[in-house]
Amino acid sequence: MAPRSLLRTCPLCEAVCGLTLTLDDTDRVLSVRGDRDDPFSKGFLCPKGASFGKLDEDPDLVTTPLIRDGDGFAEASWDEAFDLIAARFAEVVAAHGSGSTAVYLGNPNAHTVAGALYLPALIRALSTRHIYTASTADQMPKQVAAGLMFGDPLTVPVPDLDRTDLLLMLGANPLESNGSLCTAPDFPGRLKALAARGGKLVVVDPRATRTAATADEHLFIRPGTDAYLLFAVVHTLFAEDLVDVRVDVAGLDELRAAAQEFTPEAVAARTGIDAGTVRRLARELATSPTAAVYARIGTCTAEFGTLTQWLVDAINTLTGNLDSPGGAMFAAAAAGGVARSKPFRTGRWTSRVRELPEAMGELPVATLADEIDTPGPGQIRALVTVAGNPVLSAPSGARLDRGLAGLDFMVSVDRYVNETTRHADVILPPPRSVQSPHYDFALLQFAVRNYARYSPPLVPLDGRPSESEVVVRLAAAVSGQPHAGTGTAAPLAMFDELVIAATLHKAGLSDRRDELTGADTTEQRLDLMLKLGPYGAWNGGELSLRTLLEHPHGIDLGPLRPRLPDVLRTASGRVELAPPQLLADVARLRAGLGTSAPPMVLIGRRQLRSNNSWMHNIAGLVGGSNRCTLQVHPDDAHRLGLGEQAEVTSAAGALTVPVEQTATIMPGVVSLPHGWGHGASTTQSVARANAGVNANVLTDDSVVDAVTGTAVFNGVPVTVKPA
Ligand SMILES: Nc1nc2c(c(=O)[nH]1)N[C@H]1C(S)=C(S)[C@@H](COP(=O)(O)OP(=O)(O)OC[C@H]3O[C@@H](n4cnc5c(=O)[nH]c(N)nc54)[C@H](O)[C@@H]3O)O[C@H]1N2
Ligand SMILES: Nc1nc2c(c(=O)[nH]1)N[C@H]1C(S)=C(S)[C@@H](COP(=O)(O)OP(=O)(O)OC[C@H]3O[C@@H](n4cnc5c(=O)[nH]c(N)nc54)[C@H](O)[C@@H]3O)O[C@H]1N2
Ligand code: SF4
Ligand SMILES: [Mo]
Repeated sequence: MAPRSLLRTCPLCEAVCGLTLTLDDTDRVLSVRGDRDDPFSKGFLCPKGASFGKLDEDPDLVTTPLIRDGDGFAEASWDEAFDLIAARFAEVVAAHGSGSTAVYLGNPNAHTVAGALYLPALIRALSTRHIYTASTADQMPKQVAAGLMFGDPLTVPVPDLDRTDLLLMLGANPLESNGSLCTAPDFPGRLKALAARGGKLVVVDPRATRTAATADEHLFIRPGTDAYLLFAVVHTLFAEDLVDVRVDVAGLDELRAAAQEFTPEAVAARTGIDAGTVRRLARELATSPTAAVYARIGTCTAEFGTLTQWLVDAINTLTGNLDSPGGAMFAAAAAGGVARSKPFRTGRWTSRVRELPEAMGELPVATLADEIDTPGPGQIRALVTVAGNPVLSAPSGARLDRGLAGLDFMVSVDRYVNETTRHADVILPPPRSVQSPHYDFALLQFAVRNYARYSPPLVPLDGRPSESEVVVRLAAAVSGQPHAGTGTAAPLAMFDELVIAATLHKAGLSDRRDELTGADTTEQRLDLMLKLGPYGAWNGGELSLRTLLEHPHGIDLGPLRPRLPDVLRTASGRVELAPPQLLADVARLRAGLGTSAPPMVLIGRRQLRSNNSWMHNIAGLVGGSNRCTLQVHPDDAHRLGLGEQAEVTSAAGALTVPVEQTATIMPGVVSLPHGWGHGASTTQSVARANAGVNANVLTDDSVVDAVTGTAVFNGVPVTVKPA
């Protein structure tokens, strides 16, 4: 058989690029190209996407279940693995109750069908409040701010990138990250197009990033102070009578009052941005024909993360740009729709040890180590991780590393033995990506253009269970249900039938079960979601699974369209500009006005050829610029007498790390990428040879964003000295 060309969406970041793969007759990936016929990504490909094949054939991947055997692992059959899990979970639950079990769900779950459709089964089966995810080390502030302002935490506005005249970007570096909570393949090309049509890009970042280098204006900001800057913009909009609200809002007067003392002068010392610049920025945002404010990870994982995310959309609203072309708009995802009937709430329960608030049913990962380490009823004894590496990605990683070692039982679903899964008693591997279906249930809700694309599995499973089946069988095993089914997929189909029946019943369409098409029940669920979605065949449109299968390059569903008030789920039916829970946190911000900044703070950064903690095992990606170095301004390096290595100390820990002097970083700020620190125990040979250090040894799990408990990775006080 000659090499064959197959299409698939790249699962490696939020940009959802279309890939054209060439496979040989042994199903090996021979080449990867960008799919030029994908209407959204139009052939764009980054170095990570180009490594899709190398990742797929990495000899260090786990390919069969592993069971702990002394200090190492032994290969096991799927039945042996699930039998052991069932027996050990039963013991833990019998001794300590289901409240002693926990789950941690990592970032790649946002990119898998198993993550989107089957983790709810696992969460329900565990019957515990110990639900932790990477969201509280990431975007939870944005989701909670959106939940409180619009009534639903998935109703997150994105900048209308292709039509805006002015983009104010804070704490994001899409030239390296390719964008986040703003699904936009070829972000670099879209920014070039902005410049070409005469638009303006302003970047606010403590580093002169690659994105900043392409911008019309770059403002250095002291880490962790974006909320001050944005409040001063809000203040100016009111003070200069520039407010032009074009949607139905509540809380305008309360917002004005809250902004009262955050004058551009009052915040200048805190942010490092002078009052004149703030006023000019406010005027430009108000008078530009269209404008959008967009803020990402640098501003989310910070002390005032949720306040910052709120102020972003407050400004979008005050300048008349919310829900308006060229402003900040809401995508209409083909397989989505706001299901919620009641307004969003947070803090419905709190964590056991530190009483941190629940949000979206989960507790902050910053308190996972507390819940493992602190004895008493509800202490975590057994843990499931799926696609995560919290030892490298959660704050106080070294403490978590010790905690995991002391658990009674741990199961991980992961491709690798890494710094976290090395503690597992059982590791269950997902199949190859080419064996998995792909649909971006989550990311297309945040797309800058409405679009849908489905990739069916390209290669048969060969007796391996799909990741969806692994998750559903795991759910059955941890809850004492029959978990057998290798190859038969019985528990999976049963779960799907329940979901399908419930969804049809809710829609009053119970008699139409037979009309759902698809090779299996997973595809039938997708068919149902598409048919009921905003373009769906059962909703006045034409879309169904069949349409997507007929258009393997994807379907363009047009530019973003205004969606208010339909998508609002607030009690008032309006956009809430001053949610009480956020106003309450303003006191904390106000108190910070009078304090002076720590002399040296740590921030993070992303690298183009990295993917959080897990692509350091691909030889072509590591090395060169992709190294774990501490970026230090030359003035600081000189003042501190730094040589090749520095010792960095925080309240949480200390590290010795290679110094990289660069004038692209502000004086008083140092930057260390996360995801490095590959210990001797990982079986990833390339990663081990390029180990780096774990930045999260320095981040402090006791410091969080008050509203969501989200970890603070940016603005961590540190001392730096020669090592
Ligand atoms: N200091 C600092 N810390 C940070 C951040 C920061 O900026 N600074 N960023 C935070 C952010 S934004 C995030 S999202 C988190 C990420 O935190 P995590 O999600 O905990 O960590 P990842 O490194 O993404 O780990 C992903 C794991 O999933 C596995 N994996 C990959 N694909 C699959 C798959 O298809 N199925 C399964 N089952 N497993 C798979 C990989 O092998 C890897 O072990 O880190 C956070 N931590
Ligand atoms: N190549 C690559 N791409 C990725 C990832 C990866 O690891 N590598 N990770 C993926 C994930 S999980 C995510 S969440 C996204 C994140 O995507 P982005 O949000 O674009 O993430 P970063 O590239 O880390 O950019 C964050 C920027 O914030 C700046 N910053 C730090 N502190 C502050 C502050 O206090 N204020 C302001 N204004 N800026 C600050 C940093 O200097 C940095 O330039 O990227 C995704 N894409
Ligand atoms: S930008 Fe993201 S989605 Fe596109 S090829 Fe690179 S890793 Fe894949
Ligand atoms: Mo993330």
